[in-house]
Amino acid sequence: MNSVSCKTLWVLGLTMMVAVLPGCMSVSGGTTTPPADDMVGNDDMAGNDDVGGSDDVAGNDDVGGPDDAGNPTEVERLAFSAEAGFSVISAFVLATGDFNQDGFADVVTAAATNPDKGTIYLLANDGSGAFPLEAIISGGNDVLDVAQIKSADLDGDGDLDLVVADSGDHDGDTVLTAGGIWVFVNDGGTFTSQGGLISVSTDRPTEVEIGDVNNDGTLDLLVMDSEVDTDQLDILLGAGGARFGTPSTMDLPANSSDIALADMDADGNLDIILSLTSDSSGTGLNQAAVLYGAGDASFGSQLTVDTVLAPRLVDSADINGDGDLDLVIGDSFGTVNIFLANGDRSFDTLLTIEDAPGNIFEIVDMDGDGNLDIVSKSVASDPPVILYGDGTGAFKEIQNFGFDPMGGVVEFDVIDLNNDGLPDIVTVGALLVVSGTTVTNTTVNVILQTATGGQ
Ligand SMILES: [Ca+2]
Ligand SMILES: [Ca+2]
Ligand SMILES: [Ca+2]
Ligand SMILES: [Ca+2]
Repeated sequence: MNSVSCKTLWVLGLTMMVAVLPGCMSVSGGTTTPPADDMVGNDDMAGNDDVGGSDDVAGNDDVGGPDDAGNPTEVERLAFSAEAGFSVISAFVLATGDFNQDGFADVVTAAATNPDKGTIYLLANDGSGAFPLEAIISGGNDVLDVAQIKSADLDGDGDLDLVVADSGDHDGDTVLTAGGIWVFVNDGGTFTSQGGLISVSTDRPTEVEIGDVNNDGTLDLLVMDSEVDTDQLDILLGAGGARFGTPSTMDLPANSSDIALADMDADGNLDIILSLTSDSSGTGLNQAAVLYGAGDASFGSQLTVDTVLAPRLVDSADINGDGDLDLVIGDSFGTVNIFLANGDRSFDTLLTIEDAPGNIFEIVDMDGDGNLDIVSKSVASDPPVILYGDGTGAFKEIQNFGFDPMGGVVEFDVIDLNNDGLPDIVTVGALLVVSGTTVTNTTVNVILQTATGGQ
């Protein structure tokens, strides 16, 4: 259900005593005569709007409130430091976590350009604002081109290990050296390759998801090439000790550009969430899909939902706090699509937030009010925004950063870096400087939240 059908249902509600429209504004009563506005507080439900309150469902927009289309009101709720850069390498990937177990969240990234392309670095956060750079895996020989880094405790010893998607070396479509997957085991801050390069069906893997898809208690890997739309992924079952079995290839229902793992139907089995970008004939699709896991690394039943525009990134979180994981899907054109789950493998409501750059996003409670918010950014030069959730599934307030701290950012994480309880932001690919065809000075940047939230 989109905002247009919400409005349609509201008009019906004027004469049909509709009490609550799922996902739309809750309404009550059955009057057919719109009341006059009171000029303060919330609007009436169908007349002319007042000034400054929340919008009604179907009348004219008020001033300063959310409009009828659901576009949120701009607020200035949180404050952030100017970004601080921490490296001289070009970096386009990151993973965050306390890799050296000193109590402060660190950053792992990799050099994207020569001479140290493929070198993986730990930026060891010391908690005082310094992130000294340490090469933990030297590149050039083994790891060729780091497309993604994920972390998890793969060998069960309590610290975070690394999984690296290495997209190899290509000259256009020509494969010079095939890529694959690397697993690096963390042993007290020393990272060691476990078994060398793991070949998968694509010679250019760019995305890894980590989860136990066969319920044997050992983490498994799902691998795909998300740079080109693909209709296949590889499943590598964990064999214990951070080792993995021979990849098995799984066909996807359509070409996809992103994958996420979550137990969407709460049956104890991880499910696959996919963005569906085109069918086998190349015709574009505006869809996302959930492939429900059977708990044995097979994914049988499939549910497809329609997005507003071509999806890009998919994720899940319980946006409205009812215990069911909801779908959050960003597209490349500035819309965040939210599908509220019913908890029975169905989604009855599509909420859309327009003008919210949805290329890349993180779902996190930024202001500490207990409601999940969305930090959203396009990979273009648009500034990032924070969409503040109200706990019902709606995002009626939006904050633009007062400056553009993330120009050119290709990936970011939200994590508390200085242990003050306020989520901070780590970005890679910022400070993009383009001179002619030369792109330089991309780096890792940290933006600290400096004002207390919790409103
Ligand atoms: Ca497993
Ligand atoms: Ca499931
Ligand atoms: Ca929910
Ligand atoms: Ca919040």
